[in-house]
Amino acid sequence: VNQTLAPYKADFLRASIEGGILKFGSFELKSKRISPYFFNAGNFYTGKLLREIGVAFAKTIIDAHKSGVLEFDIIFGPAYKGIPLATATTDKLAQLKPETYDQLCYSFDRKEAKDHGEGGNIVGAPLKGKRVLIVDDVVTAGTAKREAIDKIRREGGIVAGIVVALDRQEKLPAADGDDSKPNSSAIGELRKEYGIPIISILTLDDIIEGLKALGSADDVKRTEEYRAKYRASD
Ligand code: OMP
Repeated sequence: VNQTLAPYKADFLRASIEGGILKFGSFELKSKRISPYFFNAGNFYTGKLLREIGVAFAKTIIDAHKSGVLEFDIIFGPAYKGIPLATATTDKLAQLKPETYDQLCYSFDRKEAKDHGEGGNIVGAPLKGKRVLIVDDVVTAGTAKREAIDKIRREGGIVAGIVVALDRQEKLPAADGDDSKPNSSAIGELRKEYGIPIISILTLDDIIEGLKALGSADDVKRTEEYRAKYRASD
């Protein structure tokens, strides 16, 4: 936990706080847990913020590619919040590494199938037979990512991995409701279940580390308490 953040991670954390994407307070999650922090990727809506999130995703992917864990043909952004993330990431990858990514494609799904015109469920590059990298906002319990994986497979795509802006590193809710026991994380389960790499720009550990320099002592304390209660064992 106690290592300094890579510069692009620290830049991304600062941009997220300044842009009002990462907020501190009291928030109810999809899982019903009450969290002292919330990351809303829907708020990356200025040109500057879109550029910053595109750069952070692109650098995270380039790093993972260097260490040999990621090979892909298409960046896929699940509707709706994943859509601008996928286009910004594809654009930045092609700009930062044109020799590798000039021909990289992107696509996204429709929430409702279109039955006229060109029809179909996918906008952008067809997925059939292609290695598809999912780009999305946040993983807590992993439900949203399972839906995206299933959708890509139904279209004949091969899921190559998942990159998210934030891994909250939370343990899955216990079957008996007792969250005081250790449990594995959603990302850990997804990795085991699908055998794919799953990486993030930031983790909860990164946020706490960076917050010590950027945030209030009170926010650090409440976020550390939340981590002590809900952080997964893996
Ligand atoms: P899971 O499907 O449980 O992994 O939750 C991920 C989703 O929760 C995201 O796609 C968001 O809709 C939402 N979410 C956030 O956007 N930011 C957070 O900090 C926390 C959540 C959440 O509700 O857990």
